[in-house]
Amino acid sequence: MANSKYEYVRAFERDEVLLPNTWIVVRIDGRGFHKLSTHYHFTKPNDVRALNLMNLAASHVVASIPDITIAYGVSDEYSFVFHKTTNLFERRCAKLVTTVVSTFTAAYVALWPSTFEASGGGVGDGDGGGGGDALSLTMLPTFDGRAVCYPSWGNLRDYLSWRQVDCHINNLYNTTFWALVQQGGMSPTAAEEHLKGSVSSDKNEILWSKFGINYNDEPDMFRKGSVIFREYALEPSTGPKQEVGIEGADDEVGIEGADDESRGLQSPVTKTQAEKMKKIRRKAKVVTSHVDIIRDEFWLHRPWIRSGKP
Ligand code: DGT
Ligand code: MG
Ligand code: MG
Ligand code: MG
Ligand code: MG
Repeated sequence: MANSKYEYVRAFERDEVLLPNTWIVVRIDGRGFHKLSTHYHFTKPNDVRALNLMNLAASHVVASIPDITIAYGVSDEYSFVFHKTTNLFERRCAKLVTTVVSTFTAAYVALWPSTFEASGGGVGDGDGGGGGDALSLTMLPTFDGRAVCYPSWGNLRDYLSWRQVDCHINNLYNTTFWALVQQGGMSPTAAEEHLKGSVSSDKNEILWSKFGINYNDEPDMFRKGSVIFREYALEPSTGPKQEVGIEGADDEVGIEGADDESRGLQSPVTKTQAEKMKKIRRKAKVVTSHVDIIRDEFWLHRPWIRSGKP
């Protein structure tokens, strides 16, 4: 393309390039979902359809971006982790964040009808009629996004643990709060007052003694959130493949991760290798599960999440 006299304006563009050799987390969060969940009559405190829709949209993001190694979601947020060796969009922050946010939002909106209408309705369009299941143009779901770089595997594990602990604390509170309101007939203000200063064991006790609810029997998706990753045919619990899993774990998954820090800035992966791995990742099964990611077990059985291989 020929240069025009206007071409110089390009010089005003600035790219923020994220630090090399760091784990990039792009976290998206629903904008004004307090209002949106009321508008569409989401079930309180957890709407299974809304959570499933978040998971479907996130799964689509993970499947379409092979550089994402794991994702974790709770409520109206999702964190997508790019492997530290990624060179997607030359690690330009704006490109990474906007691509994740728009891919997620497009999927969320596209999958809305099947997710909500398959359940037999119940989602109103906010007009008070209760009949419409369609997304209304007055209240379209939108998401914001940000990127944060974590320099070590330990920092990344702590980030993910932080989100999962948050999920647990909020869900225990919300479950108790809404039990007091919905089943206990308390006003929201009275329930809030009742729970002021309470610790976890107090809430567990309220749930059990007043409502016969054993918090541990609540669905895993509510208590632990959702984890999305690629699952390969490793069988870490029995047979000869166990060796592979554990060996890999020893090499790659220790929390201290000395190799993490000692690895140079140069990506150890050649371009051909990277292409090959991308292909394998594209073919891999993307799974969603609701498991503990704070303890080591999850990571020990899935060394590829950390190693990026394949
Ligand atoms: P923001 O993120 O600053 O734009 O504002 P919000 O309103 O999205 O606030 P946020 O993200 O801190 O909290 C998430 C809201 O979404 C919270 O008010 C509860 C609501 N929400 C998320 N999942 C569910 C659900 O499954 N059921 C119901 N009823 N509400 C939900
Ligand atoms: Mg927010
Ligand atoms: Mg939000
Ligand atoms: Mg949120
Ligand atoms: Mg273009």
